[in-house]
Amino acid sequence: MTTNPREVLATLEAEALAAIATAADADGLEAVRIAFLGRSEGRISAVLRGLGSLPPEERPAVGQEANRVKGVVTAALEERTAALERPDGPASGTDLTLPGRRPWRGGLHPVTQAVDEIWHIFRDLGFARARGPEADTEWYNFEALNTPLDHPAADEQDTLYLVDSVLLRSHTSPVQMRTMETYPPPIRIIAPGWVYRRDTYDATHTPAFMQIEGLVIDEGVTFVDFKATLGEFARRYWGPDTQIRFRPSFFPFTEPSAEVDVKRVITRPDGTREDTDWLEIMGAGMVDPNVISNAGLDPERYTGWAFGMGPARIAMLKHGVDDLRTFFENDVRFLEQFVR
Ligand code: 2U9
Repeated sequence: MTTNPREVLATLEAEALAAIATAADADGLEAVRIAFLGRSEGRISAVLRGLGSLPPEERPAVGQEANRVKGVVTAALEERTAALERPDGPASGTDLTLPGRRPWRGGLHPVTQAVDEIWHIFRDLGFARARGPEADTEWYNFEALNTPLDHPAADEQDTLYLVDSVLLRSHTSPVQMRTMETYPPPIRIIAPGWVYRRDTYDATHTPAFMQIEGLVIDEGVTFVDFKATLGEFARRYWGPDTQIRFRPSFFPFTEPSAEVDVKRVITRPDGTREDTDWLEIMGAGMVDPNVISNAGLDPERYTGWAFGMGPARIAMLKHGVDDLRTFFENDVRFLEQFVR
């Protein structure tokens, strides 16, 4: 280690400035001040005190240098003290008036939002939620539902078979079938879930999609209960002025069957109101007596009604989306529009 006082001073200056720059708070700065400039222990003070032991011709120059270093270190301590006290911290130059950056927020998928809203309406009307397996048998998916295996829907062209007579359910109806077998009436259930069909992926079809079906079975359940409950659902989902219409249709598991349409009233930004066209929202019907007896219940005693709908289609209608595929391609720029 050098004893040349000028070299000692250069080292002390560098060490002191480094310690000041890294001091985290006022206590740290005070410790640096005492270590270098403290009257009794300070290392720079010691050089000044030792001037008298130097040869007389060196004293003025070393004294001058020691005072310069003391001045630099003192100024650095003051500057750093002031910086730590500023409200924006040592990183001065931050514009405190800038708006903050919002943290990125995720949300439920628009189809999940539709499933939840629909199911919650039925929950409020007294329905329970039911689940069942996504891989099921031909019996539960077709035959029990009055759909013979030579029906086009049961064709391998339309259904994804796993092994002999076991398939990926093509609707959630097997869930209702299993519920009817397991629990005694009255039954009021909603069965949301994934279903699978051998469809080509296009603007209105995906080979895996969400369905929500509902089933009511009890003594004395009539077409009036059926139409009134679906009307109540439509008004709660689309607004109190919504009208519904039943068009005759056919499904193997319901008789009579209907396609259900709604006509909504929309309010334009200028406050004027307009009826929409009729929009098809679901299929439905009175449960076929064969289906009731396939579940082990007496169709003379019990009647009921059922419906099925596609929440992705409902979400498309609600948000004005014209291509189903945009829901499933995980483009955050599209999906984040539905965060709420
Ligand atoms: C049981 C008895 C009856 C369920 C029903 C429909 C009509 C229907 C389609 C809507 C759009 C399927 O997702 S979609 O392609 N569904 O039209 N579903 S009646 O009827 C049942 C179900 C189970 C035991």
